[in-house]
This record gives sequence, C-alpha cells and structure tokens, in this order.
Amino acid sequence: MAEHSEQWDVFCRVVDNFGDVGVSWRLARLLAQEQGKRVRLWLDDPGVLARMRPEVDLRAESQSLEGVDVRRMRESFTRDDVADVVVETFGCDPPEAYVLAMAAREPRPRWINLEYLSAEEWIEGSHALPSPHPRLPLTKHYFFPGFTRRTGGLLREADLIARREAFQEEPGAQAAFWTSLVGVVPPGGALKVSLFTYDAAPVAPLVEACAALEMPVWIIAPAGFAAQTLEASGEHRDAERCGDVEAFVVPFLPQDRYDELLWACDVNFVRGEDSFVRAQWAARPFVWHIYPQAEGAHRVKLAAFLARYTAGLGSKGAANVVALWEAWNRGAEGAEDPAALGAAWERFIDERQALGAHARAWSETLQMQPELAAALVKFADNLLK
Ligand code: TRH
Repeated sequence: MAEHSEQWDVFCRVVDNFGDVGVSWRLARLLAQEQGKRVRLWLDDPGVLARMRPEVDLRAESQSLEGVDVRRMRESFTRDDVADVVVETFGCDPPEAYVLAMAAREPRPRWINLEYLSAEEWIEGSHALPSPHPRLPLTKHYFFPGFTRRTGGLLREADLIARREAFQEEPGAQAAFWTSLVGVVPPGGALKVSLFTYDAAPVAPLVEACAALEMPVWIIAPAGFAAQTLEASGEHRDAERCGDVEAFVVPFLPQDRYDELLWACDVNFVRGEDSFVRAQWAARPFVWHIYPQAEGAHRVKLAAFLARYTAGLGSKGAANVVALWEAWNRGAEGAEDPAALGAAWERFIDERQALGAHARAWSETLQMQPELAAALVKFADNLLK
C-alpha cells in the first residue's frame, strides 16, 4: 500500500449479533483492497469477527487481515493517531479521546457515520447531510446505504457476481461445496433451503410445510437459533426424517463461505442487514427476517422493502412473497399461524421459477447502482473540494 495513500479509520461497536462487524469488516476490506486506502478497523469485540474469520488471533491488539489493520478498540489516542477519514458505523461513537484528537488535528479529518440500511423513502433526503458537532470544530456527515441512486448503494466486491455466476453454472463446484459441507450431495430435484433467523422464528411449522411438499427438501442451518430449533425438535439428519425433509445443522461458516451456501440453495431465509444484502446478490428467492425493533418500527422498514422488491413482480407473485414474509416475521413475534405459513410457503414454492427469474433481475438492477465503498470514497473526496 503506497505510504502516501489516505489513512482511513473504521470504528465498530457490537450492539448484538454479527451484522455490525459483518458490515464493518466487509467495508474495511473493500476500502483496502479495491479503493487503495490504508485501513484500520477498530473493534470493541474482535471475537465476533473471529466467528466469521476463524484466522483472527484473539490475543493480538493488532493484526493484518487481507490488507486491513484490525485493531482492538482502546480509549487513549493523540492527534497523531487520527486518520484522514474517520468512519463511524451505525452511530457507534469513536472513543472520546479520539474525537478530541480529531478536533486538534490539522487538517481536521473527514468524519462520516455509516447508517443502517433501509428501503424507506426518507433515506434519500437524509443521505449525505452534515451535522456540526455541538461543542467541537468538527462536522459529521451521514451516509446511508440504500437501493436507489440517491443513496450510498450497497457493498459489493468487484468480482462477486462473476464468482457467483461461475459457481451457479458449475454443477461440479456445487457438488464439491455440498460434499465438503455435509459429506453428501443433494438428491436430484431436491429443494435446498438455508435458514438464518432470529429467535422464535416459526422453524418447526416451516419444516412441516416442507414435509407437505411432494419433493425432497434439504434444510441447512448454520449454528444459531434455527439450528437449535431443528436440533431440539430432533429433525436433525441422523435422528429422524420428517417426510422427505432432511435437516442439516452445520457450523457457523466463514463469511465468504456463507456466500456459497446462499448461492447453492434454492431459497434462503436471512435476517438483519448483511445476510439480507448477500441474499440479494445470490440472485435466489429469499425470505427476510427483519431485526425486530420496539413499537414494531421494523414493520415499516419491511413494508418499504417489500414494496420496492415486489414492484417488478405480477400481483400474484407479489402477493405470495408478501404473504410468506409476513407469516414468517409475524410467527417470530408470537402470532404463529402454521396454516397460513404452510399455505404461503406452498404458493411461494409453486412460483419459484418466476421468483428465481425476478431475483436475478433484481440483482442486475442493484448492480447498476453505486457500490457503497466506491461511493463513500467519492463522497469523502468531494468533502475536500
Ligand atoms: O447478525 P445479524 O442479525 O446482525 C444484526 C443486523 O446487522 C442488524 O441490522 C443490526 O441492527 C443488529 O445486528 C444489531 O444479521 P446480519 O446483518 O445478516 O449479519 C450476520 C453476519 O454473519 C453476516 O455478515 C453474514 C455472517 N455469517 C457468517 O459469516 N457465517 C454464517 O454461517 C452465517 C449464518 C452468517
């Protein structure tokens, strides 16, 4: 990395789960590998990154990973530590001492807050807005990911689509993937479903709904809530079979390998933010378990994305997607309705060819929009003008 290239600091504090780190790591890697920046990723809990990147050394205060300088968050900083550009993810607030050092640095660093992803309309009006610091001579800018040109776009590695296409067009690559993951390849015509959910997702009713389909079904759940439910209900591979359904509980996968699971499956159940976006790049039908928020604030977000995502679908297809997503999310909020979920799942699967074509078209539409890391660098450059 050229010594004179810009120094970027990316700060990430873990609220819960994996997404904060999943997104921050993906951004840091893109800034280093594709945007030529010197990048330090400051994490308050490197242990979460280690779940997605097993090679992370938990004892190290700092370590280099794919060109990123991964650092354990600390509290003491001087102005010489401050980067040219400071990215705070999800409003995580860099350490107080770092913010004071930013104010003392000449020239002042550019300070950008990477917000949570949402499909809501208001995002476009708030994207890139400045916010002067109440006390210090600093201005923070808000950068919103999104699904339209008037937002910051989505994270996407330059070779992602080409790698996905090669994998999805190569039966040998998929067979090798399955053999390495579960020791066997799926029977011909099997419907392959991946499960990554929050707590209380209606997994058992989904398994029953799969058993009602006249086809072999493979359910693959990386370690987590869905996996625990499958194991608890004994629908685990070597315990018993449920109709023509086989359920596989697999270890939590390295982040890039999780992409392959999404590419190899016919339908993906995902959650949060990063897996939600990766499911869209996988160009396969998917179901989103949105991160539940107080007062049901997440329902507005879910509806906003469904309106955008189903816009290109006929009314029947759109109704089927909405029905399944709502039955899945409502089920997790205690309003479990196995019959409604079963019926919605059956219709969704009947439509899967059309939904597959739609998923590809949606992925192509998103590819036409700005890639977030590139847009963020362009935005930071413009702040100098
Ligand atoms: O873990 P999440 O629920 O994260 C959430 C969301 O980000 C949410 O927006 C945020 O408010 C909340 O955290 C605090 O879901 P998400 O965003 O999909 O992140 C999961 C990460 O885990 C993603 O980077 C993919 C990765 N992953 C693996 O690396 N291996 C796996 O086996 C699986 C299932 C996921």
